[in-house]
Amino acid sequence: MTTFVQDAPSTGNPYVEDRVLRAFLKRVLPESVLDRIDPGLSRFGERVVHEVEGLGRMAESAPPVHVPFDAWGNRIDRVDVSGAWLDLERISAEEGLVAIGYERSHGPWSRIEQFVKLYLFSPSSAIYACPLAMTDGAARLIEVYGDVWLKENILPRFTTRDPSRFLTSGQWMTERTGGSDVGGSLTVARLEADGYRLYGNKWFASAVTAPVAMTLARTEGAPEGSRGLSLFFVEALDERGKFRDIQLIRLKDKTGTRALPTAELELAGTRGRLVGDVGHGVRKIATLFNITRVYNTIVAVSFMRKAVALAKDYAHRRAAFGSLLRELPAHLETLASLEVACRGGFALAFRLAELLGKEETGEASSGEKALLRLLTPVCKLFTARQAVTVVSEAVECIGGVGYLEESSMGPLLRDAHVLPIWEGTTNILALDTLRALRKEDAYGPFVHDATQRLESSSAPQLTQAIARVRDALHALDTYMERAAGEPPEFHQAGARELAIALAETYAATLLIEHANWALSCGLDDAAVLAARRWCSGLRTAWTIPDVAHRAVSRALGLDEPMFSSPARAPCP
Ligand code: MFK
Repeated sequence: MTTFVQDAPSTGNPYVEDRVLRAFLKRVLPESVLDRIDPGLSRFGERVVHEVEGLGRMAESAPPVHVPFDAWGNRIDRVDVSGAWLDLERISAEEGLVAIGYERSHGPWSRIEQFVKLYLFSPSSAIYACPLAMTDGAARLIEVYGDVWLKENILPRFTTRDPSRFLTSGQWMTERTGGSDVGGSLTVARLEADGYRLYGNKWFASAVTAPVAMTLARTEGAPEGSRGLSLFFVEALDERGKFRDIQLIRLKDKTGTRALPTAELELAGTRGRLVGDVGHGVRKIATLFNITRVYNTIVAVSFMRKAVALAKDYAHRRAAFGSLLRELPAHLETLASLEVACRGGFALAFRLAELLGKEETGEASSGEKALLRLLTPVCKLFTARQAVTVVSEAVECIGGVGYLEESSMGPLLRDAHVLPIWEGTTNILALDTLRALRKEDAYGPFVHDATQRLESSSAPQLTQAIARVRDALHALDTYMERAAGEPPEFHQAGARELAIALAETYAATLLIEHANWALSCGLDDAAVLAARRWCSGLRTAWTIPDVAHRAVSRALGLDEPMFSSPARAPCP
């Protein structure tokens, strides 16, 4: 019988061990803010290891159950979630995972403290980040559009640290007509004697045990499309936790996010409180989904960091071919590329957090506001795709055991796949990038911000990398000039590559800025190496989606004929 047993990979306090995170905080935060938050983050890192990690595993292994009827045949539609899921809610409140962003004790830096905590929490929390994202988005909606009642009675409960008062919110946006084309929503809002009542079907309602939700419905007689939709606040559950005029059709059997109850709901005269005026529901709810898209970005980079930390640790333990994995050149190349990817994604995610904090506290310039609007879809789409690739590669680094449910990699791999779908797919966000460029004129602020970062970085070790980024910026300029006279099909076909190029180029400028700082204070050598490697891989030219290119895509994508014979002749 073999006696060989391999050590399992493990990680310690995710705050203490994350050099990239700590260096970033040291560079960006005023010293007084860092001094105030550092002990709390170290403590929370311990709590993640010793408490959250175990609860996350328990919640994963005890998914929610829908109990449609009681023993006597009464429709009850109860959703039973695990005790671990409820504990994750309690911890979220105690730790202020939503509250910190609204207490604003550190002004614009509060969003950074909050998102660092989310980053530490989310990869171990069975995606409890999802209800937090929607609650945060709903809180911001109330700040921007809510009436006095919502501001006095609901907002304080979204943003409390008292678990007994903490309220989470759902966001019911997706209908059978589509998660992307929200303007086609069919739910109707009828003005009855006691106010608006909603009738319709919500096809993907996540965190369905949240007592309240934000949703869209069309008032009677309102025009078609997104402008005819209105935004409503719904008190979905009564004091006993029972649905009010809502039938739960079924819980979704999802590939991942297993602990999170996502349901199909039938709204059968559900009371809705109008948020803001009638109409323009999509424009309003964009305030919410721009917040959840920032969450998605932070969650993506947190998944990457955890998966890569485990893969790196394993390389020190696992022996094969007579040496540890860390000595194998091919494996080392993989680990290095994963590290570079993590650093690029991290830089984007926390720049977004920084901009959001500034905007919400009135400290953002008009250029920074436009940049935030542009970077929100860009960072979400880029990091979500990165997370799928990086987590998958990290699982491969661990091998067969990484593919087992028992290893913590399984849930990460499954959950990573929701990131490019939830809150807007990659293509929808690429189109939103075009919307931001068009409506906010955001390209000028983007170039200005990127160029400033390069100009403030003068370390000779970065000269070549900086030259490469300048080439990438030049290529972007060339594309934008060419695109200016082209029809919508050109813009749409090129949107995804454009958004990715914006993300890669902007991340390069952030990595260079960070590396320049690291050199100046003798910290984190890897910052310089990562910046150089990221920049060496930057694309400085890409596909031009002109008529010929689109014709080929049509032939390939739809199996349509393109050439006349003989190319079309059947194979002999
Ligand atoms: C983690 C657990 C997950 C569990 C499983 C979940 C599985 C997945 C379930 C899902 O279905 S997730 C899908 C969630 N859905 C979304 O995130 C929406 C995706 N679709 C979009 O974002 C579309 O781009 C959009 C609905 C906005 C398109 O709507 P329209 O009406 O065709 O676009 P239009 O007319 O350009 O925009 C309407 C208004 O909104 C405009 O303002 P005005 O009325 O002032 O002109 C836009 O400027 C504004 N707007 C749109 N996007 C915006 C925005 N404003 C600010 N920021 C944005 N991002």
